[in-house]
Amino acid sequence: MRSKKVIITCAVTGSVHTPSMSPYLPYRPEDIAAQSIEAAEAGASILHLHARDPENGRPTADPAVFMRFLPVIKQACDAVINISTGGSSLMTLDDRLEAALSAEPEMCSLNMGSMNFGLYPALDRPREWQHDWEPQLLEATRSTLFKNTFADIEGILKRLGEGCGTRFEFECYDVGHLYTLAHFRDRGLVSGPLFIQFVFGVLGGIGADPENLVHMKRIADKLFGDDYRFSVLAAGRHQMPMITMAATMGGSVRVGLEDSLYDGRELAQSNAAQVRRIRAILEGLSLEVATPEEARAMLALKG
Ligand code: KMH
Ligand code: ZN
Repeated sequence: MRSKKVIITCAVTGSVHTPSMSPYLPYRPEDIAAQSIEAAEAGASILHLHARDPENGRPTADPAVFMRFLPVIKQACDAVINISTGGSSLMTLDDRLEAALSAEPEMCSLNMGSMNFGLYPALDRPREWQHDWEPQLLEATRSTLFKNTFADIEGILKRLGEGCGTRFEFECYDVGHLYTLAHFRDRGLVSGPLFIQFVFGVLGGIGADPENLVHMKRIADKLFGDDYRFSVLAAGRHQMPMITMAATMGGSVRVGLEDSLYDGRELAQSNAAQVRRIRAILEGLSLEVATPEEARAMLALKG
C-alpha cells in the first residue's frame, strides 16, 4: 500500500532572503552544513540546498563553494541531498547547473516555467539596514525574468535526469506548470512517482490562498492520478498555514529559511526550529514523518 507518511523538506538558505534580514540565515559553508545537519536530526528527510558567497552571503553558483558543505552534510546525516537548479534569476542556466552536474545528487529542483519572480515584500526594507548588494539585487530582479523555457527544462531532464540518474522536485508556481509537467510525462521524459512542489505566494506565481491549493491538487490528481506526490511550500507568513493544510490533504511539506525567516511572530533561530514546529503539528494531527530511507522508497530515488 502507498505510504501515507509526510516528507519534510528543509530549504536551508535559498537565494532570496539576505543576511541583513536575519542573523540566523546561514551563508558561510560551515553554517549551512551545521544548520542542514540539525534540520535533518529534527526530522527533515530532504535538504534543498543553494550556496552563498562565504564572505558576504550573496547567492553564488560556484561548485567549489557547494563542495565546502556537501561532503560535510553527507558525512553527518542520511538526508537526501537536493541541489537547486533554480539558483537565482540573475544566474545563467549553465551556472545554475554546474554544481548539480558535478555532484550528481539524488534530487534537484526543476522549475516548470518562466516567470516574473518577485522577491518577497520583506526585501524592500530601510536602505541603512542592508548590504550594498541587497538593493542592487532587488532592483535587478525587478527587470529580470526567471527563465525556464521548454528547451531549458528538456535540457535539465536530459543532462541531469537521464545523464546522472537524478530525480526532481518539480517546482510548480501556477496551474499551467502542472500541464507543462504532464507534457514532459507524455513525451516520456519524466516518469513517476513524480514529486511535485506546489509553490504559493511568490509574486508572479499563484497566490497563497487555500482555494488555490485545492485547485492545484484537483488538477494534479486529474493529470497524474496515483503517479505523483505533492508537497507544498509557501512564502513568508503563509508558510505554516499552507503546509499544515497540505498535510491534512495528504501532502508533504517544505519548510526552511529559504522560504520564510519566521517561526510564529519571531525570527526563526534556525532551520531546525521550523522543522520542529511542523513536526509537532504533524504529530499532533497523528501524521507520521517519513525517514530519509522511506522518502527514497516513496520517490524512487537512486539512493
Ligand atoms: N525559493 C523557492 C520559491 C529553486 O531553488 O530551484 C524557489 C526555489 C527554486 O526553491
Ligand atoms: Zn531553492
